[in-house]
Amino acid sequence: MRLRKLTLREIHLPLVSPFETSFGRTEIRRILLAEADVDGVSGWGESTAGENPFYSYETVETAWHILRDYLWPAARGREFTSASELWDSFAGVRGHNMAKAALETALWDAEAKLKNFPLAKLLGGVREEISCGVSVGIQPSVAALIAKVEQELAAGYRRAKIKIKPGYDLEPVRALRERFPRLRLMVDANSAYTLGDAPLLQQLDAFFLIMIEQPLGWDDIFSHAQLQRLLQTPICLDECIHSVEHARAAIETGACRIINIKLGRVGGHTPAGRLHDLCRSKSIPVWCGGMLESGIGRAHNIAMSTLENFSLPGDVSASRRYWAEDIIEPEVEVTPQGTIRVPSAPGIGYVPRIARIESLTRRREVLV
Ligand code: OSB
Ligand code: MG
Repeated sequence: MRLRKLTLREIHLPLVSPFETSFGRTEIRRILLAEADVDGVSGWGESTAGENPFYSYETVETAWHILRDYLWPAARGREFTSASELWDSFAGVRGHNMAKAALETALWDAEAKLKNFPLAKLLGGVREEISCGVSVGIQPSVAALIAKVEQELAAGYRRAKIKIKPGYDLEPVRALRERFPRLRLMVDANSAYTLGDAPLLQQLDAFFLIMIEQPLGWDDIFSHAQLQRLLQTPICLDECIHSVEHARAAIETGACRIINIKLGRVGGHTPAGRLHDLCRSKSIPVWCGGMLESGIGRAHNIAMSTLENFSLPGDVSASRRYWAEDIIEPEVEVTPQGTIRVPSAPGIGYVPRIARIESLTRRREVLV
């Protein structure tokens, strides 16, 4: 397979309702899509970089720059026998995993299409359907939060995660637990606390959360190891884990008992697979995180979630929770049992709607 052409597009897609976390509020997603021409077949990837450097240092602007000026020059015209070879050719560029993942996942989609194989199978996936949870942003009131969670449970979702921040933590968790005593519930702080908040975080142990995600600094594995010793609730790391090496450090120091894998944060399917394998060998369960993806990134998340050790429900949910109209056909749908059936068509298994994508495109660059 040879990479012949790369088309970068930035689309603007308004969320059906604003999504708020401890680091900010998003109303319209700016999404960088990568369309790779591989021997005449189009493979699609999505960068998941944000509008602002608040979740990580990457943004749509940095991802575009790194793709155009470094990653494409390293990959263009090269002959590959498998998409798994691309990741190592990016080794000279430090970090910028979301930029890398956009191109890397596009090549995987193209390879699967060329081989006439579903991407999930090419990755070694073992599931026909995946188990779905929802991530519920910070709500204007506890009553609004309860109503929202009620609605998601009625739709079939199998676990709820709520975003927390200082001043919006114990009260919403207590209220939810009272209303839904048996709910599989977890919280995500997106790095909003410090080790000094340990006494407050210890109070969360009373609510039998399945995990607390990324309470402390985005790059602070050591403090999480100290905090985990003080908590009964398992810590799950998100922002801290960018590589197999970070995961090894976190596992060996006891900084977490669960890891969330995001394709963008770790750089694509190849590094995600290695991280998955490491966690499996250490008996650390993983689940697939979400970044408010369009259908393209969502489809890649579904394929990755079919790997064996993705044993907890992920933040992969239906298109309609995010978009009035998605950019793929069909849209991602969730069954009343809270699962997504893995598509059996070649590649990501959903068809990009080119006319709709073009109409949403604000910027475009073709690299050859
Ligand atoms: O921390 O998991 C996170 C969205 C944007 C940035 C970070 C996170 C999130 C989510 C949303 O929790 C997950 C989803 O796509 O539904
Ligand atoms: Mg998170």
